[in-house]
Amino acid sequence: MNSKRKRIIADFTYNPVTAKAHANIALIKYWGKRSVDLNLPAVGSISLTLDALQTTTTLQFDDHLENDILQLDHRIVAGEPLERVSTFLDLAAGTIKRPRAKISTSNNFPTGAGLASSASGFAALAIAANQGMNLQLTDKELSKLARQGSGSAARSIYGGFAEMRCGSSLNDDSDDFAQGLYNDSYWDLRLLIAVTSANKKEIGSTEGMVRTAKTSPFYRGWVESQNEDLDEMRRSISNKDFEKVGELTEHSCFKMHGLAMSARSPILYWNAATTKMIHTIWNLRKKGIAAYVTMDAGPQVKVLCLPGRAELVKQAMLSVEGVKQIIEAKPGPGATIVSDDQQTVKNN
Ligand code: 2P0
Repeated sequence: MNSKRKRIIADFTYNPVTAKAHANIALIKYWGKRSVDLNLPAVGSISLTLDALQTTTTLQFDDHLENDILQLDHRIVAGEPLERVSTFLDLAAGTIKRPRAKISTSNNFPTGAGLASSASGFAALAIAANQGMNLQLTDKELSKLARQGSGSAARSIYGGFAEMRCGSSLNDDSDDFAQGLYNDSYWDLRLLIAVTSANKKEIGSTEGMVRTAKTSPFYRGWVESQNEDLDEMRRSISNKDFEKVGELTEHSCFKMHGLAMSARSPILYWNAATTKMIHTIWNLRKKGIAAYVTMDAGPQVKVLCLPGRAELVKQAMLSVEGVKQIIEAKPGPGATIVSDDQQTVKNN
């Protein structure tokens, strides 16, 4: 793997190891890569981990298996998702040949529809691999490992507010890691998620980012203006300035989507309900209710508000045509192991 960490012991746990991680929502968005091969981001990002969107992953090494097996939301899947998971476990094992594995993972929310399932998925897998292979990684190293599965996954290692830092080298990831800013008890906020479609997105994030970087005339401006947004967001979170956090969250979101729309061919992740929801929230704001929208690589709309306004905002969101479900989230915890019976077998 690219990261400079050293493997300490080559012990594999043959008993199942289960990890949990929560998805996160980027308040300052990541979009674009300096290196696709190493999955190095072109910009830093700041996120909030969410309690309501959870992935549970069980990793079990088994020498009797012919191949790795991936079970996703109770169905065996092959092809690209399995390859991605197998490659990730190989990366985690480094130069050591690892046993084959069964990976069972389930989300309590729709997979691949812009609800950050790859973030919670690879964060959970990184934590499980760390335990299952006895890697003894620090949080920083875990975030680097998770990043190699999916850029946003680095942030889900942490609870509450996290920042993904962006290095400058094209072939080295020593400065590309996430760190926790404030834990999940720092600030009681609500993020209401309007699910407007449970379908898998048509343009994956990586494809969207690559196309945008290659073809948008605004890409340079996006990269160059990111540090200012990150600085302002860090300051606003530390001041608990909700209006400023909300305003910056919307700004980063629309800047990212405007950028993606300016790619050739254009990338538009929204549907009719997405735009209706944006106007509904902006109308609430005109009436003095502080609520702010953000969208990711999908048509779902996430609305940030204070706890005292959550019920009112939720009712307004439910009135939008095309909304299938509202998920109410609070700041959530970092990724953890939830079970492991500690029997390890020496790998020779
Ligand atoms: C983010 N997104 O900061 C941005 C905002 C979507 C929009 O990170 O290619 O699955 O695996 O590194 O992390 C979603 O993309 O991308 C994402 P890869 P990832 O949350």
